[in-house]
Formats: sequence, structure tokens, C-alpha cells
Amino acid sequence: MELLSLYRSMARIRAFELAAEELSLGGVAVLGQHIDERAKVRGPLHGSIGQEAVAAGVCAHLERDDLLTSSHRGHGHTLAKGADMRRMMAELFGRRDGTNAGKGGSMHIADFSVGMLGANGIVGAGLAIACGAAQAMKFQRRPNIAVCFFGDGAVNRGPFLEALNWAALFKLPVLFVCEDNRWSSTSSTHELTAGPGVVARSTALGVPAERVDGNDVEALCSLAERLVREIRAGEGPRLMHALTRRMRGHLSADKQAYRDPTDIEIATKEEPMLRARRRLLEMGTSQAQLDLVNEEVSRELQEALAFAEASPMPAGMEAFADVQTLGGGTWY
Ligand SMILES: Cc1ncc(C[n+]2csc(CCOP(=O)(O)OP(=O)(O)O)c2C)c(N)n1
Repeated sequence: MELLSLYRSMARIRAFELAAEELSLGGVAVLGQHIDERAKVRGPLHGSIGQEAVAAGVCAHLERDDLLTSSHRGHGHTLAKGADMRRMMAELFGRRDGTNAGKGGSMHIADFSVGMLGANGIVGAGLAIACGAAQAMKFQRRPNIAVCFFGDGAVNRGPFLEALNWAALFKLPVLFVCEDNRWSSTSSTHELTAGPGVVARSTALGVPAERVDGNDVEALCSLAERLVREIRAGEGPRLMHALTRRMRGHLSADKQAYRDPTDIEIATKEEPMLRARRRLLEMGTSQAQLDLVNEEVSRELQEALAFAEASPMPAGMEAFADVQTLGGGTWY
């Protein structure tokens, strides 16, 4: 995969999330009592600014029919898997033309048309769902794989053990990707995690695992290429431990009072887009080529924003459609 194309994939995620963050007015609408009517994006908004290389590098090796599960921080994974930015933005705006008709919002985006089974507000839930998806594909003799992105905090939850055990036992075609931004909400994950870490835990459960610098998109992309190849060859599950850094708060409303400012400085200095840009220029890519990518991305974003703005709010009764069926019919 060409570095410029990985850069483009990261730039799309960055642009989408910067815009969403701004339109959440710093998360004012999350704080509940003081909802500012100007906030287009309501509800908790978990961005992946600084973590884009993980989504871009892994999804570069996926086909449309491969399946994906994500965490509460899922915009990047969804975009990199091929979802339409316009419909994603409409979803964040809570509009009818959103990927989930405005009912999912940022934390529950799903787009089955590109194999994205869903972001998920329950930490660790995607691990078990990815196993189910992989098991189904194996029964159906489909040649595809499932990928599960999860945070470092999920490693301390039960579904991690259940999913890896099951995947190893049945040699399921799953790639587990631990996107380790070193934080579990407002707590440093290493202070909550016993033992030698995720690679050792995974290996102990029979799932071969490797660690990679998750801010080096080239290294990550080439590891992903090998792991995906091994899984497609029927060798069973694999785990990637990608070490990255969160440039922002846990969610857009988070002022990060608990965090040492030097930690944020390091995250900013080591961020993956800056590194990719430097490397591209060293390799002979011109500034004009980079500018062109940025212009294309900015055009796509403007179209997404206009699309979301033009989409109507759902009618009240639509809130009940596609939510629950009883006896095979819509229940209202
Ligand atoms: C089962 C469950 N427990 C607790 C929470 C509250 N919670 C939301 S995000 C989060 C931290 C998750 O950390 P991590 O998995 O590392 O993901 P990150 O936010 O760093 O991407 C917690 C504890 C939750 N959503 N679900």
C-alpha cells in the first residue's frame, strides 16, 4: 500500500473528527442541562485524533465483504472500511439520511453495506460479536475475515478472555486489534493492568500476537498485511497490539485535568500524520501532491456537512422503526 494513500485515509478521518468536534461545541451538548441549540452534534463524541494510523493501516488490507466491529471510538474504523462520509456526518447530526437513520449517533454507527457491524458503547462487546461473525462466515465457507478494534481498557474485561479462547479453539478467521492509547477514560491503563500485558495474555490463550508502533503507519500497515494473509490462509486468529496516543480527551467535553500536560505534548509530537507527512517529503512526494490530497479531503468534508445539514430530522414515530420487532412485525 502506497504511503500517500494511507496518508489520505488518515486525513479523511482527521478532517471528519475535527469538524465533528467543533460542531459538538466542545461537547457542550453532552453536559446535558445546558444544551446549546447551535450544537449540530449531540451526545458523547469520542474522537480518535492521533490514532488514525491504526484504522488506516489495518483497513487497507480489508475487502468489502470482510466484517468489522469497533468500540465507542469508531469513526476512523468506519470511514477506513469504506463508509460514506456524508451519511456518517448525517448520523452524527441525528438526521434521517444517517447510516442508522439518526438513531445511532457517534457511538453506534453501523453500516452493513460495507461490512461494518457496529461501533459499541459497551467496552469489550465487539470482541464477542466479531467472534460470532467469524464463526458464521466459517460455517458458510465464506473466504472473508472479521476484524475487531478494541481499546486497551477492554483487555481487562471478561469478553477478552472469552473471545480469544473461542477464536483460538475454533481457529476462527479473526484479527483482534488492540488500539492502545494508554488511557481507559480518565485512568492510565497500566495502573489498572496486572501482568506482562496484552501480547502475553493473547499468546497464553493460543492467539499469536505482535506489538507494533501504532503511530508508524508504514510499520503497522506491513504487519497488518502479514497477519491478514495468515488469517486468510486458514491459520486461525491473530492479535495486533498497536501502541498509539490519544491527542484529545476521552470525549470532546473532557478538559483532561487529570492528565500531565507533557503527555499531551508527546502525543502531539509523535502523531502519525505528521510522521507520515515528513516521510513522504523525504521520499520525494512534493508539497503540491500533499496539498492536493488535503484539498480533496476538504471538498469531501464540505459535501458531507452540506448533506448532513440538508437531511431532515426524523419524524417522531420513526424513532420506533427498526428498533424492536415482536412477532416478525414492527411493533408500533
Ligand atoms: C462494560 C463497560 N464498562 C465501563 C464503561 C465506561 N467506559 C466507557 S469508555 C471506558 C474506557 C475504555 O477504555 P479503552 O477500552 O482503553 O478505550 P479508549 O476509550 O481508550 O479508546 C469506560 C470504562 C463502558 N462503556 N462499558
